Amino acid sequence: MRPDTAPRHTAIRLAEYTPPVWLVESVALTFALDPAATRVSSEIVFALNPDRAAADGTDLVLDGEMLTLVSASIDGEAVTPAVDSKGLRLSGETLPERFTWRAEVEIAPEENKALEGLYISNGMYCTQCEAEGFRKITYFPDRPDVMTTYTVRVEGDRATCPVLLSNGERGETGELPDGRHFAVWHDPHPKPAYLFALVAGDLKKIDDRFVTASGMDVALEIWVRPGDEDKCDYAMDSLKRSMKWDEEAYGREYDLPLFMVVAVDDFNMGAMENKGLNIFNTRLVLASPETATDANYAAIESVIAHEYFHNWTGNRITCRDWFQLCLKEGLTVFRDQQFSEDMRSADVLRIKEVANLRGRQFREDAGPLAHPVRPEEYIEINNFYTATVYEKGAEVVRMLHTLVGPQTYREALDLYFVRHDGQACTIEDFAACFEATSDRDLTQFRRWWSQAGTPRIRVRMAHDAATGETALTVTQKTPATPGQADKEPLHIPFAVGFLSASGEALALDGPDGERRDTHVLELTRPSETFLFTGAPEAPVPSLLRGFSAPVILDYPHTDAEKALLLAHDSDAFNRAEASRGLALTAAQAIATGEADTVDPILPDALATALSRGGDPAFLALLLTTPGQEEIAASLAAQGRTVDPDAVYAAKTALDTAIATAAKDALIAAWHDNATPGPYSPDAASAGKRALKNTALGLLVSLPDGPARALASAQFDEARNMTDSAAALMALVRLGGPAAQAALDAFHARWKHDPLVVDKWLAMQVAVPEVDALERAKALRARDDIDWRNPNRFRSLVGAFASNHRRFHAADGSGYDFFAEQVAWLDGVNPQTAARMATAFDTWSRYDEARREKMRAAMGRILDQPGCSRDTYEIVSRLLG
Ligand code: 0A1
Ligand code: ZN
Repeated sequence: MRPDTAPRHTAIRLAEYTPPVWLVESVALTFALDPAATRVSSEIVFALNPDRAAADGTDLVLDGEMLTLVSASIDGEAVTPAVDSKGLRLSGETLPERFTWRAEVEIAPEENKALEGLYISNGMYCTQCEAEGFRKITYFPDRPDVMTTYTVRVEGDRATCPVLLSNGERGETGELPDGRHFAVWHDPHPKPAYLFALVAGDLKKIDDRFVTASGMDVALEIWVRPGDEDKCDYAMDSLKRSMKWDEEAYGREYDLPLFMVVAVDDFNMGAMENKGLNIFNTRLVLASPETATDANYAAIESVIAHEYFHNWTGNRITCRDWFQLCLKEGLTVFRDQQFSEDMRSADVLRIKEVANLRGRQFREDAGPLAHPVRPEEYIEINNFYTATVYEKGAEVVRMLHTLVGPQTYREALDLYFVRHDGQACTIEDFAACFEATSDRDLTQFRRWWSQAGTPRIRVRMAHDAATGETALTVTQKTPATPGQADKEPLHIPFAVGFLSASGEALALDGPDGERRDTHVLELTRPSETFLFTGAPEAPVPSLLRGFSAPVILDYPHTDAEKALLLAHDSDAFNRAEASRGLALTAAQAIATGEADTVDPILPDALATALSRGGDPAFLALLLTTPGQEEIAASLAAQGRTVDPDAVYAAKTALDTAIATAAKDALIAAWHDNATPGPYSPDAASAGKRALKNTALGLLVSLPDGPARALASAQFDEARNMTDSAAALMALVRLGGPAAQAALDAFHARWKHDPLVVDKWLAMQVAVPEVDALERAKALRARDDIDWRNPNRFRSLVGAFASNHRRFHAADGSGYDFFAEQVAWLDGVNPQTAARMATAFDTWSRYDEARREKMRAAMGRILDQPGCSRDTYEIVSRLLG
């Protein structure tokens, strides 16, 4: 909080949770859809909660925002509640213990550009109720621990809304006067209001079916705008594989005769798990070889799975309150990661997951927005759909899996599903299932949910040649984070193995007396020593195998040891880790001026790895050098002030050195990994394209190298978007008239496909070689693009902010443009604006002049009239 700013919004605290006073037995809703004046009638049966807190009284307090109350009654008697901008209140004095509330409200979906509640996207009505959007639809106890069954009647214009959808099962349909019609839906599964959904519009469907293990025939429907029907095959295939996988891996079957997915253009997030009616951002459903990249296909597979898996972890068992968000999200991310690891290469997936975790979650932990996986307070819950809650939350579940083993993990989850089906739960409930099945005391482990920050694990090795004993001394320390000065030691699964000096795997006898390739040590104390026997000579330790815990490791491997691990470690994760370690050391040396040239050890090791061959997807990852943001973060972690120009120079030097050393092997990789014939999104084909395009990307850094010719040929001949976009990106980086001609040709071909336009926007502003600010401004001035659409805005303004060199231009011009755009968006869509503003979270890494410019830019966002609660919370936390 800035000293001159009194808190403008109040915080909600976990410690202040009390149970709902009124429970809901059933809800019936009728929507008379109209863009400017939709009428919502509700009939809600309330019953006094026997478990309410006495101090809370018995007043009926309902959430409601942006609603016009037309009428209200209790058991047929008209009432006049006290209404304010947050909701309404009726005195409990005259209320019976059970009653029927009826109300009619009016809302204006066409004016709703915040995309919460009921809104219109491209002519289609749709809803987004998580976390607190239902209160913008009608008055209701809008909290996840109030679960009930819903019957919904949707009335709309038959011409503009031939399709009327809601949760659950189809009921009666029929005609109404004035060209209108209706459809009734009933969802028999009690659910919290945040899982309510309604969709209406001119939609086309793709049908399929799935028969569950118990023999229930489930109709599968994907609903899209006319013209997009041919882009749904991969989403449908992913859905069927997800359903099967959840039966096999978790024993979870689907529980309704219908499962629907709808794709909408305007959506703040990726997708939403509404019961039986998942709503997706189009970018996570629609794919064709010509328009979607391999990365898009992989994301569709993973998010389709994620939302489907929520049916059990989130919907049937939901969260007691929003502080427990990680209960559904951490667990469901872990489940979707397991699924993708099973569908593709587990090693490759793990390396990517960790890169994502470090790039987003470690960054969060290292800055002013750090918070525990289960936060203890918030102003706006939408600001806590974070990498910490999701990705670190998933790491916590993964650690439990590692600690108790796969079999006990499954028993714990089975118990969780039996014990808590139909309930709104807490992290304590979840942990208790692991305690019951594993006989472990998880008191210390539970700190992972409550303590913020990334632990530092310092390891030192001592070897005694006389006894053959190898001792690892391990110290753990978590740095202070905002509001949490003192940290306790955590319970950390720490997987280690050893290699001989010549690179053979060594199975040593561990502290438990067992001989293994990999030992999972359990760290619990600030410092402890683990003994291994059986190595006559000092071994090379391979630490934190598979990234067994979300920590930062400090071990003084020499460059030669890293090269040995890169070449020989049986743990694929640590082979990639060794490559990353060498790359960061080299980049840091250049960025700090300690070296003028890149040590050849990494370029040579990569050239060798490439010529030896192996899984192309894995080789592509080995060759993917750290980005500028990662180099900057590594310098900041050493306490150095980050100079963005020096970081750019280091990145360029690193890539140039690798491309020089491995030039022939890279050119060969480009030729050898072509994927002729019809496009297939499978992992093996995608891996080849990844290697081919990573090779091309490295070759771009060779002055007068072959990249221009290769990229031009690839751009002209590409028959899939992966190759086309990679070639165009290479051309843009190389610059000149050919680049502009290619960009123009690409736009001319794809200007009617908004998801491809997004790629075109992003690649022009995200590469350091171009004058990205000038381009961003010119693009932003175009009026053929709707900048209120979150995908469009993110593809331009978000991509610009990810351009480390240009965003951090010394004159502050990048900050000014960005802040101006975020402030503009805040007036339209606070949720997405607040999320974008987090790009400033690294401000304290830079020199005083840049800091001052960033602080001033943030101050302007905060001080603009009407700054939203969402953005206020983020920016005031950023400023500290
Ligand atoms: N529960 C969804 C993510 C989501 C969260 C909030 C939203 O609007 C504020 C929308 C979607 C998931 O985990 O996929
Ligand atoms: Zn989720």
